[in-house]
Amino acid sequence: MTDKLDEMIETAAAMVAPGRGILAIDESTGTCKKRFDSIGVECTEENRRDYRHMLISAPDLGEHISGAILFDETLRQSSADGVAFTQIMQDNGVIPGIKVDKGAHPLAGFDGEKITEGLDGLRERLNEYYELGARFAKWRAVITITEDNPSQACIDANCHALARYAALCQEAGLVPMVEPEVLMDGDHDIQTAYEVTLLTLKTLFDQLFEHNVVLEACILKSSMVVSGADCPEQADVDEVAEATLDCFFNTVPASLAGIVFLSGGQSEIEATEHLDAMNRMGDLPWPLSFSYGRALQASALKVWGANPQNNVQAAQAELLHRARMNGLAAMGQYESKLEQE
Ligand code: 5MM
Repeated sequence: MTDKLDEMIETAAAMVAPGRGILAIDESTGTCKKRFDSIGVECTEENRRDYRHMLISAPDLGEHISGAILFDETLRQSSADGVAFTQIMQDNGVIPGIKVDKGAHPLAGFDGEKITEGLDGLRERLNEYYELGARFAKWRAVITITEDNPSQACIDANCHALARYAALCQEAGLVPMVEPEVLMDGDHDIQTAYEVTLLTLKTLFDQLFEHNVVLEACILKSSMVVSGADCPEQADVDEVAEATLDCFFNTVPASLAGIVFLSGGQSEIEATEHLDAMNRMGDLPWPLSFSYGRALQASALKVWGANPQNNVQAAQAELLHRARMNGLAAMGQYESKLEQE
């Protein structure tokens, strides 16, 4: 595994290089339909291809975007004039990544909780994805907070699956991006989000250790510790940054290659401000960057949807702007006045 391990360690470092982060465009077809419904565009394979081609071919995307997570369909697609998406990404300095989970499904015996599936046949799929050009792979687990949940069983089952997937990724030469998302849905306060995230991360790193996952070749994709979306008292930017970092200091080994965040329903600006605040809070043992889906795409999607034929450059400009803002935030150098430039 030495050659493969060296390559994975190099890839993981490149994914979180200073001022760069990940673009998450791995929406499954159902999620993509929701996004397209919001802009009045039909969710056909051709439209999904055109939209994602617009994103990955944005000029100099690689300046602030180190990699992009694709859905299975997208990894196999080519532009209308026949250039493979993986080639376009490589030419643009963007590492191809792939979502390999098969989605979150009801956890039997636990009302309202979910378990992510997709381990059956994963070894074979990962080998094929490597051949197709992917160099990292993502798996998302979902933890829901309610009065009674999450249960320990839900956290254990999801972290066990994450560790098994991560070990299989490293066997195939792909950097695992492990994503335990603690949802911000609900009216819980930030303290509850902190306790659930702490327990989840503790369980996750115990499982990664038990499954011999090499942390230097592994990336954590985490939710931030925020107040529930319906909580009457919303924590401010510094409280979110402090609670999130405190949680990581108590659970995440320093040997991990890096941490990137999901946006989880935060606005574009909130996601940037939170990341920036954390990176301003002093020396951290790991690079701290972004892997946003909605918080990188929202404005671009809206502009593109208004006129998919004519607004390609304008939509790309929106994406490149957010990528730059978040690239600065990943170095603690973001300033709100830059939003006007
Ligand atoms: C882009 O959305 C990803 C795939 O979601 P589905 O499997 O539900 O279609 C999702 O995993 C995403 O990568 C993360 O949740 C981060 O995206 P956000 O929008 O939360 O930053």
